[in-house]
Amino acid sequence: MAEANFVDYVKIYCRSGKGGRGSSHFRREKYIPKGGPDGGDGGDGGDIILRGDRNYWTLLHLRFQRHIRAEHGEPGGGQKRYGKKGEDQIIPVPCGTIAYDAETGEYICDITDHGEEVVLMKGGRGGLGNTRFKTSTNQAPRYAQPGEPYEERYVIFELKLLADVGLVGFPNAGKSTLLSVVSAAKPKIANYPFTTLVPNLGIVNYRDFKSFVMADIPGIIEGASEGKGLGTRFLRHIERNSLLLFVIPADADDIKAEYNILLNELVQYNPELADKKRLLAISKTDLLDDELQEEISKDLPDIPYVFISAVTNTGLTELKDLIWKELSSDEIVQLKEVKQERDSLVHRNLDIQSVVFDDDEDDDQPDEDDTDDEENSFYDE
Ligand SMILES: Nc1nc2c(ncn2[C@@H]2O[C@H](COP(=O)(O)OP(=O)(O)OP(=O)(O)O)[C@@H](O)[C@H]2O)c(=O)[nH]1
Ligand SMILES: [Mg+2]
Repeated sequence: MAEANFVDYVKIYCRSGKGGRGSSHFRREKYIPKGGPDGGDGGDGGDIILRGDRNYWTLLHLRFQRHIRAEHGEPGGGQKRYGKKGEDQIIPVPCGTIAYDAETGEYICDITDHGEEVVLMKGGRGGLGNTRFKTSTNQAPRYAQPGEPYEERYVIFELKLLADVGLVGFPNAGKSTLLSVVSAAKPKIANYPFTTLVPNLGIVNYRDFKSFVMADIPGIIEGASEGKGLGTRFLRHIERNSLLLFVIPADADDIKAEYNILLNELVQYNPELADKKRLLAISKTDLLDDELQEEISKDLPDIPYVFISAVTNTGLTELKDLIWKELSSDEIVQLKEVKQERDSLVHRNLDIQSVVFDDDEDDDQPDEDDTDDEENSFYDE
């Protein structure tokens, strides 16, 4: 996937449909004087619905979508005719998408499963026609309800990839190479920093038909939390991973020091990342002899570690065993529980975007004429 096509943050004006007004109408037929009220109810306005869809893995299809509006309900008519219900707008999003109110930062909802649907905004209910207000004392009500209004707000959609294991390391550490040898993913690999510019996901098969998802994100450098290198904006994609796998090359000057720098950058971005289970893969061990390897082992961070080499395929089974053991442990917050885990309602990092839009921000206002409903364009891209 081309790098420019990775979009994990969009802001869209969303509006549900308003309810159609009820009709105040009286039956008028020849030879039937005082026909009585026959105004029908207005139709409900359409909802804005989010639907998890595994055919999408970024928010690219929403990239140019400035407004999404559901249809208004139609007004009721005479002869007890109901107004037509306004059509819903269903927005397909990749699993792992979170919706926030753009102004307050308030958390709205979270889509984690394929097919999962959440009503983001309810359409206004249609008003009741005057037929409904006929009583024994008021045989000819001239009153009908207006439809309920629509809801509108600017919504931020943010994708946080759902992976079990996230790779953390300096540029050139061998993260993408590792992903490429344990999964079918084909990330770009090269001997220079910042080869990886957007996250890559791979499915790692493990023993008897078990599998887990590994996320390779761009390398992090010292000062990333102050914007150095690619900054920390891609760290959102490891926020929901159960496990963090630090990848540090065996020929690093000081593995422990590098580990501490990485950990510090993570914590600067989000202190909660420190609570995640951590493992260490010391990569490129083909560059070392056994003696040096032993020397290195004497001074390593106090977390479970494995020596690996993607060139000689050393340590890969051991690494997978270790990952699987940790993933199956009770301490791990499984992705299934992500929803319950969502206690803080206000989002921290509203400003962080992985894709900076070059569009004119003034164009952000909803159109004056918001009565006609725009075409749903995500499907025909
Ligand atoms: N000798 C040796 N070289 C390796 C090994 N793994 C990766 N490399 C080399 O290290 C270089 C960087 O590998 P990448 O996988 O692109 O590193 P990365 O961590 O994804 O780097 P960024 O995407 O820039 O963050 C490449 O030239 C790889 O061929 C290994 O096990 N042994
Ligand atoms: Mg890479």
